[in-house]
Amino acid sequence: MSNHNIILIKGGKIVNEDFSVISDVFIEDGKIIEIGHNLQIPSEVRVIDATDKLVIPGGIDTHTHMELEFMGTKAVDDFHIGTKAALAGGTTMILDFVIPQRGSSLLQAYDRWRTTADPKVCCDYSLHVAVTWWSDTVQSEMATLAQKKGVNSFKMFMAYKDVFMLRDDELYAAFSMCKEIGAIAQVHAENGDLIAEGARKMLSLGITGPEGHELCRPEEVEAEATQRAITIAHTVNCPLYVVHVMSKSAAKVVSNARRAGRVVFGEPIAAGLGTDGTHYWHKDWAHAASFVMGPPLRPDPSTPGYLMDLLANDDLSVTGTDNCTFSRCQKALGKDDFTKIPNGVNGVEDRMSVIWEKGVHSGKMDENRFVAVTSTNAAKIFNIYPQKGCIARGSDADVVIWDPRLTRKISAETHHQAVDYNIFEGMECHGVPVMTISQGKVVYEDGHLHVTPGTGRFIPRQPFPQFVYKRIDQRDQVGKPCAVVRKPYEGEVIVI
Ligand code: URQ
Ligand code: ZN
Ligand code: ZN
Repeated sequence: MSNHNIILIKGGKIVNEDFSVISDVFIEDGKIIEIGHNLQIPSEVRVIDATDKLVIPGGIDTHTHMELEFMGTKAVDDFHIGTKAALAGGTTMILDFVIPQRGSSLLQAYDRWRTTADPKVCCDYSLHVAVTWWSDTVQSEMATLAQKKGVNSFKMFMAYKDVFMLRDDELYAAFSMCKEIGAIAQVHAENGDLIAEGARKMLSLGITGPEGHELCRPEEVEAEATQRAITIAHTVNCPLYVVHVMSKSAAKVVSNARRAGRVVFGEPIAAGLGTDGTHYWHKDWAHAASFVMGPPLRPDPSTPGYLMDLLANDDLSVTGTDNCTFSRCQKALGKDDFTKIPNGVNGVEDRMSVIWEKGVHSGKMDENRFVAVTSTNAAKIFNIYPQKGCIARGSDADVVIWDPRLTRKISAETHHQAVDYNIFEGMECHGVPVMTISQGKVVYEDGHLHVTPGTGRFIPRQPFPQFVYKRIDQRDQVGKPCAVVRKPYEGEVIVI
């Protein structure tokens, strides 16, 4: 009788970010115990034949909003269904966001999110915390979250005026605090003032449909805020992480900053890598509205390929999905006014296949870079490597058996998500997870899920990730400005 806590994956090609090797993997009690050939294994082991398949680290989705209450309604994919769908797609960890209402306690919001998520998650997860307002209390709560609650990433919104948006002086203060406590500052980089003016202008022109959502906040509104955030972060020598990079313009800003030596990471998402904003001009309102998210997908059809090129060459670093799903009837809250369409799209189940199809199958990146951008870089940036993000002795047994030759057709008819549409509808993807192992247990195989809500763990993340802070710390030592020593001026001074 095989003991399902003891697994031997035989004959597969292990693919880490830095090397690939055909070798066996021995898993026991949720950990990777040994890698090699002719391993000494207990007799009751379950043997999984991975011949001709890849054995990759479970995907880490850096950006989700399960069951987020937003724009008058609540995202339909919750922490149970959303993490189930993640596992079916080869993602074994999500990083979601605590988003406190303006003026409320970050700590209390964090506790609410934990209370909601812990009993429901089917895979490991962690939480970024949004800073949606600024005060001495916010500042001290950030320190508590970093030192006692395992939060090392804080998201500041430059959009959503009067709701979540911070001014530049508040960004400066928040970034300074992130630096002090060893956290990474994340930004939603769009100019919220220009969006508000742009929306008013589109509505006054009688443009109420989803096309107005993109027209009111074109690429340069995203690129300007991206540059501004990079400038503010550099001023305080704080590491910066730009979430959902959606346009060529913003991607160029991130790329230029990285080439200038800035410590900044860009996160394109599955939606921006797999589809585009031409859908906002679709004649069917519901179809067009289903793509509404912020920043918008871009109507320039060369955007997905451009973002994938930069992701392949490390100008962009890591991928998430911004999975924040609202079904058609919820999107219809904005049927007469695009500013009322709940913002958000799907992605958590399809990210890995979309990136394999558009990135690896296309020849833009190899299998090792695929692992880096879907798992390892996230683990390094958020300081949970090598526990997560690699197939190595002692790492968590979050492992996916991946078939690069198999294809699957993405559809809302067959996806495991709760939302009733899929922005990748009909897309044929090479690269399919044939088995997902989470915490050393087979949770997905032969198209069937074997999950238990609440088995996922909250993964705390310590501050000062070395992958991010080594250069920051060194610049603090050598980069200090100092005054010029000079004799005092003794000449005439005008009297006024
Ligand atoms: O802005 C975000 O990241 C949240 C509110 C999800 N919605 C979205 O359109 N991106
Ligand atoms: Zn955002
Ligand atoms: Zn988001």
